[in-house]
Amino acid sequence: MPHPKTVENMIKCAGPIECALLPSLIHVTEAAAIAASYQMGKGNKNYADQVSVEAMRRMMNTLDFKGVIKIGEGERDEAPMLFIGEEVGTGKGGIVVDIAVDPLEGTNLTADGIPGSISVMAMAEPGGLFHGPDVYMDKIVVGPDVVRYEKEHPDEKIDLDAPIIKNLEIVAKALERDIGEIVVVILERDRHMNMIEEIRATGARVNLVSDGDLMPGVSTAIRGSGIHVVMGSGGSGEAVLTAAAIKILGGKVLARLLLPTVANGGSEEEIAEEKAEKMPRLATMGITEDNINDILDTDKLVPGSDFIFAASGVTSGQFLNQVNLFGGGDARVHSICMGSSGVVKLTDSIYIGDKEQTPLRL
Ligand code: VTB
Ligand code: MG
Ligand code: MG
Repeated sequence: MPHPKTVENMIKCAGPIECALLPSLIHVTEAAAIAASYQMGKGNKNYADQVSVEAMRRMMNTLDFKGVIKIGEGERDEAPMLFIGEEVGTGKGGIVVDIAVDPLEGTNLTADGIPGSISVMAMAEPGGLFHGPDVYMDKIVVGPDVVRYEKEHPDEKIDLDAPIIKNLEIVAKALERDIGEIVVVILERDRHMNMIEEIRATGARVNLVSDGDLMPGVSTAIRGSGIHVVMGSGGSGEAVLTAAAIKILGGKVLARLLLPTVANGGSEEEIAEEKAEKMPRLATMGITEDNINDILDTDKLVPGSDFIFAASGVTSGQFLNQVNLFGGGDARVHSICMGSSGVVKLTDSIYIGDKEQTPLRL
């Protein structure tokens, strides 16, 4: 029997945010996931996104905290809700947070009814989440076995600029298997075609995804998920959300800001236009042409110490099932929610609409 003091030590909050808000966080992602799930397969990704944004916002505004959206749906003039800078929560209770949201990550996946879409968010103390304009980040995501291996072999470290073979050799050694047994997830995009060929040339197995590389990133830190590395560029907000989960689970993210026009081979004019639009905001965060290419590690992406993360499945995924809807307004939704003290809750929530019409079933 563990000593009671040990147990108390184990079950403790990282701070007031985890203590007060962790239990409510899945209500927010689950509201968004259930709303989106009614739009599954209906071919309208924008509407699916809209209903999840609205549900998330309504639910957040019932909770006692004072929050500011730092990573959200876009700037005020483009996004009507959950825009960057929007204040959410009742403002009561004395808890102040910065928030990253992606109410429907993988809108195409929901609209097409195919696996991998989620509702996801993170909260941290002010300044606890890296935030900038909505650009891409190039990244590599690995699990805790690799972090442990790096500690034991200080000369062998994952590096965003190293040849892919070098990084995959480290991952393979850390996991005590051959490169041919490693699975790398990467978004299927034209900009990744060379990278995909390079990964294939190492002998590693490749899992191309049409959208949604956030949960695959989280999965690198979960043994048995069958995913060992995520590579390539995707949304910067998604990278920060991935890093929040990874920091709790002990894995590692290395990332670098990347302008979409640069990544996608835009013309000089398009690149200049994007720079003119986005560099001023980056400058307010101390990011300039001189340091924009610096590598951001997990702690730079998520400097916070009291933070929480939650994701709920919309369509089925690695370990989150799709939302099931029953008669009478019942819904069943799978979530993962985590706090920075090192708590992980995998939940299977059933919201009973009409208890006589649809009694609880296992
Ligand atoms: C990634 C991926 C997302 O967008 O962020 C990707 O994780 C990047 O955008 O699920 P592009 O489509 O421009 O490559 C998503 O696929 C959708 O938000
Ligand atoms: Mg979104
Ligand atoms: Mg997204």
